[in-house]
Amino acid sequence: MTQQLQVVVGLGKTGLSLVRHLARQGVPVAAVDTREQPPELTQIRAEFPQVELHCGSLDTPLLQQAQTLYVSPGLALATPQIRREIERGVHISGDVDLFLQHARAPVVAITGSNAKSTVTTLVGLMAEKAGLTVGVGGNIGMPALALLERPAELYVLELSSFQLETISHLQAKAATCLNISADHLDRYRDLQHYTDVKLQVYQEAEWAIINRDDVAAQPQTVAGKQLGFGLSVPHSDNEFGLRDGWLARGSENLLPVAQLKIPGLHNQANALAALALGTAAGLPMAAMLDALREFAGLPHRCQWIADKHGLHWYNDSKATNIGATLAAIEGLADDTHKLVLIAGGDGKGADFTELSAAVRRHCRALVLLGRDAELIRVALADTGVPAVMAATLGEAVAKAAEAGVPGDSVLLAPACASLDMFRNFEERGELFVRAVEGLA
Ligand code: UMA
Ligand code: ADP
Repeated sequence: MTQQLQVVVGLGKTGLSLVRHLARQGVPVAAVDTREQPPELTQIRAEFPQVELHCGSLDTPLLQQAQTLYVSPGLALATPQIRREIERGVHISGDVDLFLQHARAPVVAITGSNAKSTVTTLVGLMAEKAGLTVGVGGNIGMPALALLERPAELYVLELSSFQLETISHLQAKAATCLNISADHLDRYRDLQHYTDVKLQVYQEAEWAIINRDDVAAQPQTVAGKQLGFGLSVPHSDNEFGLRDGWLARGSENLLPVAQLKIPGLHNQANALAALALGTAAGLPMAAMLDALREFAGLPHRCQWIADKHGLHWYNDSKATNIGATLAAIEGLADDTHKLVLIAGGDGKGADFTELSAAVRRHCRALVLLGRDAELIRVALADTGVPAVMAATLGEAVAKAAEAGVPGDSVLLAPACASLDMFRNFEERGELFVRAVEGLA
């Protein structure tokens, strides 16, 4: 039976969900991880003592015995031991691929460089408001296979590019690539390669939901039905957009943007994307609008924290790439008030001059911290916007309070990963909130 062995690669959240699913089906399963102590090792040992495990490297005969390798998203398919098996002809799959083989309800599939979690949560909330039993998961945190443990009438999946790489037949009811900006270039040859993988979300979709403001995020061809979203006036019933301060579909105004709790123009785009996805999934408009009125946003995404020192304070710690920071600056800025931007951290090799135009136009001052603070200062020196350095987030908050003029907003949107100074973006955001609360 060794040729029937299914091998799970990676013992994180995804690996655990895969072992559970396969072992419960009675399939012979083994699991491997490059790490000596992968996060779910103890759990898997306790639940499935019969499952053979190999940790510390991928150099194990188990790989050659595999009929299918189920590869976790954190591991690149280009990893030499996996590539070797691919060349040998082994079948490659992933958790979402397996989920799709068993899911008995329509799937809304959401990818993009930014806004995935926000839009995924919103569509899930819309479905709940419509009275549906909905499973929300994927890259947002709950592995797709875990959703099969409860009945569902609709699934809403956030998909990363890594997850898309191992999906063979997505066939979503409604699919979208929300936007494209550079990210994860350590895993892809270039931006085009990353984009091509993202656009696989549209494969065999019944409805393609297309961002008309972002050419890079648009598929070359669309076989199924389509709906568009964007910030311009919508010209047909197939388009969602903005008209005179309203979210609108075609000629019909749906909701004044003033009734949205989520701030910024980028969140208006997110609301429109969610409306288009929900419409394609058959959700009633009244329920979707209820959800939009209620949704206050996820923590650490352009989240309003307080008004202090005459300044409005926003936590956008999740802005870990330039695209997200640009959206936050452009989304929050208006022509009468300026922003003090707190940025910096691990820039992952990004080109910070891409922030220049937005910083020049909307920022009063920059407060920079973390490993790439100096890199950002140099990249943005031409803007003429003064930059001050801070050693800690507390110091950054104090310096931002000094730099701002009443009516301004202070925005933590680092354009960088947090790992040089913090455990994760959540910790960075929480410390920021505490420092703001601590201001006199
Ligand atoms: N790893 C090893 N050796 C291995 C396997 C993994 O070193 O043998 C490392 C990976 O390089 C990575 C880490 O372990 O740094 C986690 O990888 P994983 O595949 O085990 O991750 P999971 O715990 O299964 O979590 C994954 C997603 N993580 C990644 O894609 C890195 C989670 O998204 C997702 O919520 C979860 O599945 C459930 O679907 C997180 C994420 O950071 C939030 N995603 C990236 C992003 O949003 O930018 C793509
Ligand atoms: P993801 O799951 O794709 O990382 P999130 O909803 O968690 O998406 O948001 C990530 C970051 O992107 C946050 O900083 C958020 O403010 C920013 N963001 C939200 N909407 C958009 C958008 N439409 N375009 C660009 N950035 C956005």
